Parts: sequence; structure tokens; C-alpha cells
Amino acid sequence: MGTAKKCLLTGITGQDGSYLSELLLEKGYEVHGILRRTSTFNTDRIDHLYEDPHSESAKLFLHYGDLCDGTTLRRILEEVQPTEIYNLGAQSHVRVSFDAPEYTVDSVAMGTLRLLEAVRDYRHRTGIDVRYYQAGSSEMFGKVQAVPQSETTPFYPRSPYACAKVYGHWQTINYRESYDMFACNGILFNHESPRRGETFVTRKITRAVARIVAGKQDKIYMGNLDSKRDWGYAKDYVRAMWLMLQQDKPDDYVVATGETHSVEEFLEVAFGYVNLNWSDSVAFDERYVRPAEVDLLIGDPSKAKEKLDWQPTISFKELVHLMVDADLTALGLPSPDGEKVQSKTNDRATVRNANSV
Ligand code: NDP
Ligand code: GDR
Repeated sequence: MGTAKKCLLTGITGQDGSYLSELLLEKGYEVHGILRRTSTFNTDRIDHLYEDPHSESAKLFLHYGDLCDGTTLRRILEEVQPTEIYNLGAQSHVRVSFDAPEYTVDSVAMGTLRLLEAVRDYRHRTGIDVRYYQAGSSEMFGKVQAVPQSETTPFYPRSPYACAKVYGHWQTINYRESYDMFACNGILFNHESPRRGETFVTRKITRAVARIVAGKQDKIYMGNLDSKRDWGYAKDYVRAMWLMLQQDKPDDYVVATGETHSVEEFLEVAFGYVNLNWSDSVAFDERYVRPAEVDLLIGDPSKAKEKLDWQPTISFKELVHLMVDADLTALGLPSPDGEKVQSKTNDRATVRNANSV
């Protein structure tokens, strides 16, 4: 390992972890990621970045660990000695958090606390001025208190996941204020991509569109189509994470597009792109309805625009098209007119067997 700036990511195998790793490698960082041990490989989103660690040119290194295991987090910090830490790891599915609340809260809330405590001690012992990013979520706004939602809008979380994220948010502020730690909260609104997990609504839809075109599926079962989300492109959003840690002072930022669309609108654009009518293929299944819903999210990204000089580069329609294109391409099908969008992003779909989405 050389003298490059070192960063450590939890959640490196997830959607955001993969895009952030790409960005940090491009910027010359040595990237270290925490990987959960699983019985099958879970690294498909980062395989294209991985090189044999014995190679001189290797810049990406993986370490087995878990946010539920504080001892290992401490050991990895000591080993890696990073100057930037991005806490992206989480049981991140809102619907699943109602089924598995204890585990969700352990990984999301307690996991954040374990990591912050480990960082605090590591910083104290080594004197390294480490910078910390906390992956906060628009889900924290939950039940609408104001429109659009900004850094000053009160939280009203509506799921075990969102409650856990609120805890992580406030602990991050507490560590910043109590220990003078460079710690930032990103309050990120939904961001999507061809690497989005197959059980989140956008990817579930674009994957189904491609499979319906391919004749592999005829129906898609869904829950509430009325909720509205502020959907952006994940590659844009990881840039904002990095920018937060490059500022003179730590702060909290909303990252969003400032536009909102319903799930039904997403269906319309995705099915319309391949000349299909969504209502011919969509059926209702109660299992996808949440005990409490978040009806309307729309972010105000003014602060990120002004202070970070950040803005989104992909529109809602482009995002939907690029995701459908990527899912069509993954099945060997041509895209309707996606050349344009795909060449803008050069993004490909992660392909896995997901039978129960
Ligand atoms: P993903 O679900 O795609 O990835 C989650 C990552 O966390 C995976 O690498 C997963 O590992 C890892 N992970 C899960 N449980 C643990 C654990 N106990 N210990 C360590 N790692 C764990 O999420 P995204 O990439 O979409 O999101 C990244 C972060 O940003 C998450 O914290 C999410 O809650 C938050 N967020 C996401 C938004 C979005 O729209 N995408 C918006 C706002 C916030 P494995 O691959 O093994 O499952
Ligand atoms: P969300 O994303 O809960 O906003 O959390 P998701 O894509 O799961 O749901 C968005 C909206 O779509 C509705 N919906 C369905 N959702 C899923 N998953 N499956 C369905 O079949 C379906 N039918 C309708 C939902 O009810 C909801 O209103 C995501 C995650 O990435 C979080 O980790 C992150 O913090 C927030 O975004 C910001």
C-alpha cells in the first residue's frame, strides 16, 4: 500500500458504495471497504474495481466486518488508518424494517454509534484528523411537516428504519459538538441507478419492464402507487457526499433534485418508453403496502447548491430511461432510443436472481 489518501467505507457492496468507490479511486484515494461475510458472493457491484491485493497497482481493499460488531470496526480502523470515513452500511429497506425492526435499528442506529465511538477513540489515539460522513435519509422527514423539506424541517419518522436514521443523524451532530469531530450528515433524498437493489420500487419497475418486453414475466405486483418521491441519480449523489468532507467546516446538507413524482408517474414513463401501458401489467399486492407510509417527499437542495456547488446532472425522465435501457441491455435487448442517455452515463445494470421482489 502506498501513500495515497485513505478512506474507509461501510456499505461498499451497496449501490452508493460502488459509485462512491469509483469516484474516490478516480480521485486517487486508496479505498478500503467493509464487507459482510455471506455464503455467496455479494461483490458484483464492485467486482469491476477489484484487483488482486498482491498487485502493486491495487487501490481497493476489502475487510470482513459488520456494523453490529464493534470490535471488528475498531480493529479495521487501526489497520487502515483512514482520513475519511463514509458510513453507508445499513439494512436500508423501509418495508423490511417493519418486519425486522430490531436488526434494522441495530445496524442503522447502534451501528452508527459503534462506528462513531470507534472513530472517536481512533482519532484520540492517533491524532489523525479524520472526517466522517453519515448517510442520512429523507425518510427522516416522514409525515409531511413542510414542503419542500430543507435542513431545518422537523423530522417525523414513520418506520423503524427512519427512526434509526434520526438517531444516527443526532448522534453525528452530538459527536461533532461534543468532541469537535469533523462529522457531516447528508440528508439524501431517493437516488436510483441501474445498480439499485431489485426490491426498491424504481428498479423493480424497470427490471419488470425489460422482463415483460423479453416475455419472461407478464405481471408486476405492487403496493401504494400514490406516494411521491424526489428521485435523483445515485452517481450525482455520491459526489455530494465527497464534497461535504472537502469543506472547511462540517455541516449537514439536503441533497435532492427539487422535483417530485408519484410511483404511478414512474410507471407511466417506464412502460411508455417501450410503448406499453402500465395498467395492463400492474396488479396490487397488499404485502408491499407499509403500515405507515411517507406520502410526499420533495427536497430543497439550495444549501448544497450554494455551499457545495453541487447540482444534479440527470433529469427524472433521463433517469427512468437509463434504468430501463440498462435492464433491457442486461437481457440482450436493444433500447428504444437509449444510446443518448447511456452514453451520457455509461452505466450498466447489476444482474442477479431476485425471485421475490
Ligand atoms: P444498499 O441497500 O444498496 O446497500 C447497503 C449496504 O450496507 C450494503 O453494502 C450492505 O451489505 C451493507 N450492510 C447491510 N447491513 C450491514 C451491516 N449490518 N453491517 C455492515 N454493512 C451492512 O443501500 P444504498 O447504497 O442505496 O444506500 C447507502 C446508504 O444510504 C444506506 O445507509 C441507506 O440507508 C442510505 N440512503 C440511501 C438512499 C437511497 O435512495 N439509495 C437515500 C438516503 C439514504 P450487503 O451487500 O452485504 O447487503
Ligand atoms: P423508499 O423506497 O421507501 O422511499 O426508501 P422504495 O423504492 O422502497 O419505495 C418508494 C415508494 O414506492 C412505494 N411502493 C413500493 N415500494 C417497493 N419497494 N415495492 C413495491 O412493490 C412498491 N409499490 C409501491 C412505497 O410504498 C414507497 O412509497 C428508499 C431507500 O433507499 C431508503 O434506504 C432511503 O433512505 C430512502 O429511499 C430515501
